[in-house]
Amino acid sequence: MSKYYDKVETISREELTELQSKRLVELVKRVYENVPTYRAKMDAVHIKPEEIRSIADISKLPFTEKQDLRGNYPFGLFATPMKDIVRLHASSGTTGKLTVVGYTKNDLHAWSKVVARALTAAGVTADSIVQVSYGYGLFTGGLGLHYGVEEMGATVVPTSSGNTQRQIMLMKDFKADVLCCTPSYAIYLAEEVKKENLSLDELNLKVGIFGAEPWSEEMRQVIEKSLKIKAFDIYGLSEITGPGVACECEYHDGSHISEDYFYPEIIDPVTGEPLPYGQEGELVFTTLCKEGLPLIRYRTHDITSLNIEPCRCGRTFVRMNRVTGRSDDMLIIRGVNVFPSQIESVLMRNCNVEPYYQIIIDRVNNLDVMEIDVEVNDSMFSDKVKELESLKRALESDLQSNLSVSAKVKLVGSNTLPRSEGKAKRITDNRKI
Ligand code: DLL
Repeated sequence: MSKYYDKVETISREELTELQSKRLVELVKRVYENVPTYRAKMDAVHIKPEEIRSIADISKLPFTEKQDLRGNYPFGLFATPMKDIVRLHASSGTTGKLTVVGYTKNDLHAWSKVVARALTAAGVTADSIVQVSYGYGLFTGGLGLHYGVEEMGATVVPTSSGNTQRQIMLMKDFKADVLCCTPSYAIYLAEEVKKENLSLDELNLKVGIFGAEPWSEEMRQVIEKSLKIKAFDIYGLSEITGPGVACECEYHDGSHISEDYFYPEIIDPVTGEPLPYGQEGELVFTTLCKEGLPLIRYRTHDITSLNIEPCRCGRTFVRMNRVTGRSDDMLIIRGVNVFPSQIESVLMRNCNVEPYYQIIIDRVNNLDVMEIDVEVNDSMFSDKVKELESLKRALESDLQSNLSVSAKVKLVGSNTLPRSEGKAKRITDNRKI
């Protein structure tokens, strides 16, 4: 069994640049001819398709924002007639309309291929039984993973999310060795397995493929230990295709981006200037092959950096480091930028803390106040008031030194905070700003 799904994953950087250049030139011509919004955007900056001759010219092109998709709701940015669109997905944001995405048959095939690459990189083989516990429906997680599993010839168990007891029963009876879901659902599943007094040896799980929300290295360790598996990060977003835009290999040192399909750039989120490899900024993608909804320089608002160093696995595709947060999810507390992932890292480093927390921000007398509710093991609550007090103080002091801003910690008993079956919601910002 090959450790790569596709030969292209190991081509030389020179060949890759040539392929990307050829695809970009065709893409720009196609969108200019078929998508009025892109024609208008390019005309506005006086760029003609003929001026884009190689991938090096990409920074001459204007960005695409989520607002462009919303403003053209539902199908205004599609570059093919509706008769060629065979599937629609949509993602809901916190505000406004849904973002709708459409796929041609070729788009779906390309998507299945990149997911098959991701699964292969995580060690999935044609003999694997893969339980897909991402939600099926308009969300791209369920169906995205589903067709990738079929593409590579493994067996898919399409449980979707929720109904946790039944998930666990099926996982045990069907002997699934691979689990795909959000990291927060993986934690919840592990907790339920424990509650049912099932031993992990009764399950056959070996690998988890987790994504759709930011998660920290510390959270990986918690999941690996509580489910006795190897956990892999998978990244993606509906606008670009869905899960599988990037995935980790066995070295767990960043996720390889399928660069033959999705051209990544890192930009300064404020000025929009491209940043060199290694520097942290906002991730931007150009879909080099998409037919239904091609996007040029789409601003993801995800904050990360790219690593061009050759990887020991032999893949030549650039690696993106973990997403540390979204530029629009960044909390500004008393003027200090705080990413929820930093808070998670601090909390998870403490072994008395359970992997459930909520961040609540208020404004009291014109001052931002951050409270972090975190679950601790019930045994801590028995008769150890002093220990509880010292844990609280330790967490507050760790948070202060890591975030440079103070937070009030409230320790709560187990099973008191909400559990998540999909993307976890951990922030309540009560400031009216
Ligand atoms: O979440 C696609 C997906 C499904 C990815 C299943 C992985 C697994 P959207 O609902 O459009 O698509 O949300 C995309 O989720 O811009 C990131 O902010 C976040 N995100 C996705 N994967 C990761 C990850 C799917 N591995 C948005 N780490 C993206 C951190 C992630 N954030």
